[in-house]
Amino acid sequence: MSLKTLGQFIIEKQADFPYAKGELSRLLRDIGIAAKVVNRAVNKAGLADMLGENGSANIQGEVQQKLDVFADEQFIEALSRGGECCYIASEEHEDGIDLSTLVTSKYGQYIVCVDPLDGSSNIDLNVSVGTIFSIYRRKKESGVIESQEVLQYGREQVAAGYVIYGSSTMLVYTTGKGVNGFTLDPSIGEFCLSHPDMRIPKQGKTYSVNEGNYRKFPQYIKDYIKYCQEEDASTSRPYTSRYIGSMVADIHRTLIIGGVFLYPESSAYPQGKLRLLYECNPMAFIIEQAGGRAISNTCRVLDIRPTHLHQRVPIVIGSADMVGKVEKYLEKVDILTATES
Ligand code: AHM
Ligand code: MG
Repeated sequence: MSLKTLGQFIIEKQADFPYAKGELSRLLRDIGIAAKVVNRAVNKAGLADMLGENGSANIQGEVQQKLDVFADEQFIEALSRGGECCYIASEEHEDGIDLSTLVTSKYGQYIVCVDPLDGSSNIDLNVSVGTIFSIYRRKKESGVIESQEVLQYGREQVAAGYVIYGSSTMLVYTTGKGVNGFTLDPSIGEFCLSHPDMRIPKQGKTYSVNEGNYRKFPQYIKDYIKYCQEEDASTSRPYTSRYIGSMVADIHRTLIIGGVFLYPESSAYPQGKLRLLYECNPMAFIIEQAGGRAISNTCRVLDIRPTHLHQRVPIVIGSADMVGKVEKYLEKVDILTATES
């Protein structure tokens, strides 16, 4: 069987990019290289003193794992060396990293938002974790990076993707022309095209939410969960519940077999838990490109105006019809509130 590597695929598709000078291709290639280094560390973590906490916390007050820190270093190093990226927003850093002062990155045209290792709580348990990335083109040609260049709408992303370090390692990405998935072939050390033109089914049979938070959810989410659990053969209910607690793994499953993933607002997380810039926006771009939907209350995720780097938003994402159903439950709340006031 003839293999097509990620590098070959990117070159083949370069003409599709709006600014086809090869920078975005090189940026994606650099991300692929960092992902391979992280993959190596994730695979042998138990043997290389790479498990456990790092003894530090990130800006959100979350305990950093050793692999969180390692992955962050790898992506920053790869993006700094490549010269195409002028600014990095990472989950692990309070402020963005301005590379435009480096001689090599002075003319870099791209801003990258990254969650270097998502699902950290699963690292020590040998459960899938991932990397999520989002790429924007900067608005000015050079000079100091301004906040409106970093805080662009999700709909302005030029590329987004994730890497899942699972039973096999995959890189899935979009540049706005569909979604393609590549599996790492460890024997040749290359990501090879395995899932061309990925499409999410319009309707699935799985709902994915941390039900331990049930009592803290708003009523419309509780109602939707009850709907998922009701018996109704004509709509294949009850649906199956699947929740890994690693967004990348939960979204990857949702993309492949369909379903809906919810991380809603709750009394514990009034704004939701997941971060707009490096978790929700890239996943929303990928899922929409595959034919699905992603909303945050009544707003399309990609239309949310970002206000700060680590902004959290509620999210409902997945098969178009299932997201539409959650929306119907939300509309009922809106109607009730309108008639009550
Ligand atoms: P992290 O970026 O600190 O790893 O947190 C994000 C993760 C997501 O991968 C996952 O969907 C979510 O947190 C799980 O949260 P919870 O344990 O509250 O269900
Ligand atoms: Mg994360």
